[in-house]
Amino acid sequence: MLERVLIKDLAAREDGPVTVSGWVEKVRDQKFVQFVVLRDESGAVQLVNGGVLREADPENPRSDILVPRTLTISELTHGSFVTVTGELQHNERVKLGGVEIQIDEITVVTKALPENPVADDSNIDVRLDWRFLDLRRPEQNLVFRVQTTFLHALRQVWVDRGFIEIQTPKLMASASESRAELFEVEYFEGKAFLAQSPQFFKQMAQAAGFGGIFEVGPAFRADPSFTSRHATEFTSIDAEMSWVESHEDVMNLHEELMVAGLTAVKEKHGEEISKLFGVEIEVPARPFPRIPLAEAKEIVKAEGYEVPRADADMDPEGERRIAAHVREKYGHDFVFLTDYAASIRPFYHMLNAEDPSLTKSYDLIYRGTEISTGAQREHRVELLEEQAKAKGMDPAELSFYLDFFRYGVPTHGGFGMGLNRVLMLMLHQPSIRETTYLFRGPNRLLP
Ligand code: AMO
Repeated sequence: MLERVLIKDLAAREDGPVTVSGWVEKVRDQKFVQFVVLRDESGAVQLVNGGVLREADPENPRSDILVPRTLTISELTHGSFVTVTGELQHNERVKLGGVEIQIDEITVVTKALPENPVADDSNIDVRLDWRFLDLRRPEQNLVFRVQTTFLHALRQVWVDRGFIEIQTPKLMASASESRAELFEVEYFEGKAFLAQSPQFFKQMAQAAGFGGIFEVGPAFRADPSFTSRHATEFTSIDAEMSWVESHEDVMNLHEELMVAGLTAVKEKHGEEISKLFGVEIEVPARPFPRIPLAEAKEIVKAEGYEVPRADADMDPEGERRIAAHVREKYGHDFVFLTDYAASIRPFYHMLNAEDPSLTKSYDLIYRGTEISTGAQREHRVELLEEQAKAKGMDPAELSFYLDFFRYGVPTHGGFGMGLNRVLMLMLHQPSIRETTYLFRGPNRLLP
């Protein structure tokens, strides 16, 4: 490995010789002194020029850095990757971290083209076209460090509870959610479908006796919309567990996971998030408020907004309004909306024995947007078959799935949650395009 010091560790080092590597973020070529801001994956530092600048001989690319040619600071184009050796000096007057490096030698590893195709004020489409450059921005880098911490904390909860991690196939013979929003792909002589969710296979793990399982993986939806919260491919966080008595048990696990994830993010990145995004991460109190959907609609109606169709799900405006109500009444960013009507839920949700027009299910709303759907599942095959038929589904096409329930299966339930949406809401971002490594939408398949 190249011997280099991460920029974030410079402040804690004593003055003296040091090597750092990164890309050139800014060059200020003044008459007598020249400054370069160098950034690596951990931070930025100011370099002050006094020494020799070299790059590999462009005439002879194989010469590597051993046959250097000297160049001037102003030739250091924005974005070039360089290695710098110099003298580290602590200097309180340097705003950027209180240290600077007096350059002895710069080696240009790869030079960037002089014109940068993205600027700070470029629109989101230009930024996504040049996503690898966009991701160099500290805010973007932070999004994915937050994502790593969040997922790690969730995994820790699952692992501590003995859950098994699974990877389910994304090529399927049937739809997993509904016929709508289904991608069809050629599959040799026939056709296949891209998985809309791991729903069937996570339930299969219950029949297989796995108990608790989880998966973090891609899900595909042929959704033509261009909203800030829809993608055609997103990362789905899924969990499923056996021996639940109701969707309450699933909500309890879900709360535990959200609290663990947000606690870890706050502890590890809270200060940086506050600095870069102006956002204070709030760890939610348990239990999260729970409101039956019908009641939630009444609440927003009483406050002046009527959700368009009485038999439908909350619309985005309704979600925002109920979230504002919950924020005001309970001081909480999360709310579980429960007891959805069977008419607007998938066939595999368990019906409420007291009122079969309702399901034992919930949506989790975070800062006014749905991030998740969860439910207890119907595990009695006769009922399941009946419910599928009632939704116009062909039991023959579902026979592989229905078989899971013919050989003994425990009661079970689980949820699916969109990772990119969670991050968007957590970091107050305007769109999941900002919190998806590479966004996929109806008119975006590149890069
Ligand atoms: P559902 O279809 O509600 O439920 O999806 C669960 C969560 O996935 C996210 N999501 C999306 N994110 C970005 N773009 C999309 N097009 C998109 N569609 C969905 C949302 C949503 O809340 N199998 C069930 C879950 C379960 O019951 O376990 C399911 O897929 O955050």
